Amino acid sequence: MAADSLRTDRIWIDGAMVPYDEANVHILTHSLHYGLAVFEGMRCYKGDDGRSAIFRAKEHIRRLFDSAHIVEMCIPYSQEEVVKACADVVRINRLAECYIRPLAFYGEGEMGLSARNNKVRVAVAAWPWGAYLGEESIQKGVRLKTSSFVRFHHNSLMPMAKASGHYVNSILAGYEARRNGYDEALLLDVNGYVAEGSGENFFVVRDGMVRTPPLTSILPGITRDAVIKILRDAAIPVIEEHFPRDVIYIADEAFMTGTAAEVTPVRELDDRSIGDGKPGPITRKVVEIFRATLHGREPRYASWLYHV
Ligand code: PPE
Repeated sequence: MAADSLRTDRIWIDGAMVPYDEANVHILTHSLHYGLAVFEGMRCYKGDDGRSAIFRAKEHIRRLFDSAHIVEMCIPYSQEEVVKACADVVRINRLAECYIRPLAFYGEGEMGLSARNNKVRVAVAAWPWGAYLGEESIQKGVRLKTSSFVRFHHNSLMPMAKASGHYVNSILAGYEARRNGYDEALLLDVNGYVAEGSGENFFVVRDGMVRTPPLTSILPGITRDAVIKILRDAAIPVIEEHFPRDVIYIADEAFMTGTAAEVTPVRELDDRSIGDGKPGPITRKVVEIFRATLHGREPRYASWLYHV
């Protein structure tokens, strides 16, 4: 999961393009202490026509502003300005393909939980990022382990917000799974139903029917939304409903979706192979259409590409 290299020429901070080595913050940055920050992750791909495009940039930045609204943070830019900053960062660093990380956080000034006067700062960085769950993951599929960590309840933290502090839950689950030799964790919700991976949404297939958990204790993934649309357009039925883990044990296929993970097949959960342990036909079809979309080969999804 190591980044190829985070170093680029410039990072956008508070409206200015700053050299990489000067993109620093003070140790009393409020968000660093309490985890109250919101962020996004997007990917930019080089199309077959040679032009680079960010996948669903406007939707990601809309979710950034939704996340901020949920946690009562006011971002001092318009959504259009932040989308433009993302495109500018890709262009100025001459990155044909990359991962883009917008972040909004509270700066220094006051400390304490009741501080409300710290400036909201916004940054956008980008870097090349290869396969999230390993080079072989897309061909062979990954091995998951049900986590001992439960996905937080929506009255504790609100999963609709992509907030930095929420990721302590994901990181602990991911550490546990990888330490025990698995590729990724599968988190259940407080009622014991399947929620999502540490950084991916989850889909399961049986008898040609696709199921994915509803938006109660998961991040409303933009890849998840795209995949639901792709499935429905391909006349493959998909329903959003709660299901327990044993539905996955007896499934024909399973896969995970995310900006970083893209569409990654799942070949095993809790040491039980899923189907014949290889990426199945529906999974392969989704991978293929999704990949074609990202590189501009699917005219019907052309509006999902934001050219930089
Ligand atoms: N659930 C979680 C908890 C999550 O973090 C992500 C994205 C998703 C689902 C999928 O959402 P979307 O990217 O909109 O399809 N995880 C990001 C974090 C990766 C990281 O390690 O950092 C990502 O994929 O960019």
